[in-house]
Amino acid sequence: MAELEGLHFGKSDFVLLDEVTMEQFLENLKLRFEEGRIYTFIGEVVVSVNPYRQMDIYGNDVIEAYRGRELYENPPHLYAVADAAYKAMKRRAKDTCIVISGESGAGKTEASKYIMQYIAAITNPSQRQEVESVKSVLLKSNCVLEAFGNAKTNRNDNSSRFGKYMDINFNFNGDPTGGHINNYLLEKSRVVQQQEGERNFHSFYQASTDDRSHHRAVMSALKVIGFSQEEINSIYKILATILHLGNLKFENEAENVQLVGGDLVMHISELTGTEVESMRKALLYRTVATGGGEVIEKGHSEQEASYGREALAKALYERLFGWIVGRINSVIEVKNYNPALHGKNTVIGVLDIYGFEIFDNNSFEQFCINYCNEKLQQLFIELILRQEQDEYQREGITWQHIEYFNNQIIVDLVEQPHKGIISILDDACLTVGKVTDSACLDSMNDKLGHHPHFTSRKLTPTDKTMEFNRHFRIRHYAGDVMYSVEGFLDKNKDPLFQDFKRLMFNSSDPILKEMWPDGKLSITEVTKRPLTAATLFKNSIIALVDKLACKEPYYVRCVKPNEVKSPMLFDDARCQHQVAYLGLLENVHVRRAGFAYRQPYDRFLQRYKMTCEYTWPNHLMGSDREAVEAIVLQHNFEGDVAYGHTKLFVRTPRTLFTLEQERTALIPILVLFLQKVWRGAL
Ligand code: AOV
Ligand code: MG
Repeated sequence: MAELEGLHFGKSDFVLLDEVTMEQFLENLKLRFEEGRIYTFIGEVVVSVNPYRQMDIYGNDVIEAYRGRELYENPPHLYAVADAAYKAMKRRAKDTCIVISGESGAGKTEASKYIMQYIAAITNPSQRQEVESVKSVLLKSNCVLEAFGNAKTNRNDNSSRFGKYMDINFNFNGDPTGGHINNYLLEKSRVVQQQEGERNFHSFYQASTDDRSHHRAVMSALKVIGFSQEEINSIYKILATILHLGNLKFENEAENVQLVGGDLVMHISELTGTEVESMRKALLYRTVATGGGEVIEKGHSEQEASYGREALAKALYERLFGWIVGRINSVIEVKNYNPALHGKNTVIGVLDIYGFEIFDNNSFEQFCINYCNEKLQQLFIELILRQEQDEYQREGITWQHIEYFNNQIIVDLVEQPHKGIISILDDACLTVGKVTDSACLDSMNDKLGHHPHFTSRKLTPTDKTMEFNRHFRIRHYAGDVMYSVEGFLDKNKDPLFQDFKRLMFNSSDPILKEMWPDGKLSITEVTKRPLTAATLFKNSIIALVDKLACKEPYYVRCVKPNEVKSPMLFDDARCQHQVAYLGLLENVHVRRAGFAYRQPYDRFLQRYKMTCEYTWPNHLMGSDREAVEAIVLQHNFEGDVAYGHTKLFVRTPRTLFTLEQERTALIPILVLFLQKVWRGAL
């Protein structure tokens, strides 16, 4: 059981700091980290520092202590936020979401798992079988998705290489009835290439002895979710295919490229349920339609052949991953839900996405990941910093404006139509003929040279850190990242020879075939140019942000204490950097100057009028606002509130809590009273 917070554990809410300065903030964060207090509030936001050791704070006793309690009744914890999101959803029938952010290795994925465990533990007290099975699939899906979507990187041994947003649906009892997972851009290039010291996705190793226990866990999870033995076999056949493709070698013979050794192709065609000859042909030739409508076969160069093979391996994995997510969704999707019968179906969304990352070599994938983090930071600013301040102004509450860095300028740099980096990349990809990565960089230099968050070597020739003409640098909200432009165009265009698609569509393995519906088209039918990878990603992230913005948000802000995965080390400079860019100080300022709750006068009055003799059962004052003033005065809360044009603002949650308690205590008395009235006894 978590101990009660003592003074020597520092302040449990940064709002209580004597002075809101970086020094005091860090001192408090460090003190608490060293005392094993890894969570601290900023109002309803939880700041979490990765402990890099197993903590005894997630057991059932702790879950029980947080269940149904108010946020400030217990020490800060992920469970407190999870419970707040759950309560809001259940009491007020609100859709809520929990957004977990922080850089790579800061503890987002672990946090998301504890949150899901908490929600699973506190729901379905009557242990109904169908709800229990939904919960176990939701929990087991983590294990499968991590096996196929996570990998060891130089920042995190279990780094998420895809973004994940999971909606959990609840019925009117507050029990989970199903869910839906959205996955975002899997880093598929990892299948064919990893940076030094990194690994391929975990799934590729779980056939070897090292990872045997993991393998067993994944198998059992797949079975619990409901994957059939055939489906599991197909999954492992696809993994084996990808491994074999990696070993294929080509050599130039006379004019044409040839395969070295025939056995591998035989294995590959067996595993994929395709004919050896068709497989061989697809690896060495491509079919093209000429202008006159004629269809011809064109032999690959050695480079084209190995390029095609890599594109196939990446596509096989990406489609496999997408298929697994879809298969899980088909199991957990809410079935037979009738709102008329079952009441409103509400949702809690949990977002766990790849964190901001800087590697020695940053490519297209880092560009997308970091853009996504810019968008989430923008959402945080929008919801926590901007809207809050706008509302005080609108309501005429005296307010000292708090300055913060608005990263919209960087979001625009990346996504603005016609001008942004993605648009410039797309233009280059659409250009007929060969456009090179460096020509595309030139075009970025021309169009973005003046931008305060964009630099390239060409523009700053004296900058020794930038190599040749192959890099550009973005000044992100979380730090400067230098991107190597090499491969950007290819990864954005993401082409795959149609011959492979057709081959896979014609596989005798029905599961593999299902993953390649676009292979149905013949060469002459393929005309439409597909959207580029960056544009697809941009669209999906914009849709994600829209989805989050219409829910009541709860935030977990994760901080990585050091670069060496040590449970002992609190690296002041690294932590200071994160506290700064996450906007945590500004968050405290806004929160401290602000009000925890607000309610329109009429709603406040309706709810609490029974607690005041002047307002029950009806008030005789001129306006609702005056009636609310009477309630506030009778309870001596005047120091804790402010009166806006249309709403009452309440500074501390305790005030509302006291009113709630009083109301709850009064209800039985009122019911008795009303019963007597009805019976004519009064
Ligand atoms: P991330 O999700 O934020 O990074 P993880 O949640 O995978 O980071 O955390 C990285 C590692 O830190 C985990 O594998 C654990 O070893 C350790 N860790 C994190 N949180 C805890 C905790 N509460 N208790 C114990 N150990 C923890 V990334 O996915 O790379 O952006 O893309
Ligand atoms: Mg993660």
